[in-house]
Amino acid sequence: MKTIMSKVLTVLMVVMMAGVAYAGSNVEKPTLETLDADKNGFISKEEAATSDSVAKLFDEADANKDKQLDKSEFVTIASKLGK
Ligand SMILES: [Ca+2]
Ligand SMILES: [Ca+2]
Repeated sequence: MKTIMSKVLTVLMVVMMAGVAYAGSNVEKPTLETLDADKNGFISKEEAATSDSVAKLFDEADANKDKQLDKSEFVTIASKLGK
């Protein structure tokens, strides 16, 4: 009985966590602040990789080709995602 309960709880936990992860990626609205993991004010390619939509637009948005997105370059992405 006890083992069944703990198994059910484990399954519930996994389902809930998966649901949260799914919801998180679904209502994805990345901002420079949330993506900028090291808080240097720029989005590196590695930081952009945490968001599929940003990663896809990275090269296009990186106007000066320094492999970083500054605030004005990120606006390009934000406006495309905002549609
Ligand atoms: Ca950064
Ligand atoms: Ca750049």
